[in-house]
Amino acid sequence: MKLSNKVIGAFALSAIMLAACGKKEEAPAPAPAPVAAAPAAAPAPPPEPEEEKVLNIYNWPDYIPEGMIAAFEKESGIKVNYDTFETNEALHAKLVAGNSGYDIVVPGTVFAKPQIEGGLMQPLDKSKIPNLANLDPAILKTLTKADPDNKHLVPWAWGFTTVGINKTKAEKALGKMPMPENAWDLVFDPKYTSKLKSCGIAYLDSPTEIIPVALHYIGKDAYSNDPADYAAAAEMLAKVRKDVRLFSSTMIDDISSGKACVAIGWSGDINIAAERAKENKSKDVIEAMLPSTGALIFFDTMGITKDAKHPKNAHAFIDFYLRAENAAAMANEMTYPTGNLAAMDKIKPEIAGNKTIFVESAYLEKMIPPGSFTNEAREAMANAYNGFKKGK
Ligand code: SPD
Repeated sequence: MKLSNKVIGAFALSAIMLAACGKKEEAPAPAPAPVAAAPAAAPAPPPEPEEEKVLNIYNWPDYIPEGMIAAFEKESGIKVNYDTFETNEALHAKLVAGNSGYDIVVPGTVFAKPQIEGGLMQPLDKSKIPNLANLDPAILKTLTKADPDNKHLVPWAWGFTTVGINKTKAEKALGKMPMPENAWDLVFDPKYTSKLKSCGIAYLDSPTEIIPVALHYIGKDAYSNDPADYAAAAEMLAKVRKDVRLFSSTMIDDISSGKACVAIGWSGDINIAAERAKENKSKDVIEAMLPSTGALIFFDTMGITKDAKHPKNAHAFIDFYLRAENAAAMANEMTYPTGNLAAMDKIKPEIAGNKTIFVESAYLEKMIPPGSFTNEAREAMANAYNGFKKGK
């Protein structure tokens, strides 16, 4: 049990009082010889300020199992306000503006790195997160690229950016043309996009999602910081612009409701779309593809904002989420792999065995790990992306 400073203070005070009350009546002792003063005890650390029972969380949509917030609220008595954002750019703009009001945020590492460097996140008090011991050391090591010494971030989930397809509709639209070996062709090669536009092509609406996959497709470093490379990516993208129906970060709905038959999206969301289509009694087959040239891995991470008003509650939630059963529930329901090693034996066999959720090591080797961008590179990338988007 950990005693609060207030309890420790009261405990010490009553011990002194007990000692004073217990003294027997004695003859006055001779005056003591002067002795060197005992070293002063180190001052007690200031008591932690009381926090209102509130926690404000900002996360991606479709990322938390149903009932998890309610379970935390019931157990802790902390009221959670839970909002969602659709792109890293939207979260980043809030953090840079300051006073976001959010205690916990869940950036991808590509953005978490500059956020840590820019002083927008506070270091975690690891003594308040005993369940850190559940985390996979290999994932923690990977996160040090964004967060040296793992001071600020814990993994929420990871996954990969890829091509999602409604195979049934896409094959119909392609007619006699067979599926390409490299699934990226479906969204970047005019030979395919000109046919698939009839059933709908959707792109994520974010420069830092689209430019990296475009760079990878044209054989450049997906995390290049060179604006000349963005110009080359934009040139390739311009050729398929007229075939892109939607720019959206809600691909679960886009794919499952039939607004798009091909999408650049995130692995777990595409798997959720497949489940949702089944629930809606659709017979269409929806799949997250494993492109032959690889897909882009991402890590989404939980951290506490620099100006969080409820850091104690934030630590309590982080520890709650890192319980093995909670991390497993996220993987089981949201179909994203967890970085929680202790959760692994609680993952349903159909999730653990799905190669588009927990990819096999042979494919993992083909995947592109996340990098990072300077502020200047992000600005140049946004310009290239906006030019492409406007240029229909
Ligand atoms: N439904 C949750 C989606 C989370 C996506 N995060 C992706 C970040 C990739 N850069």
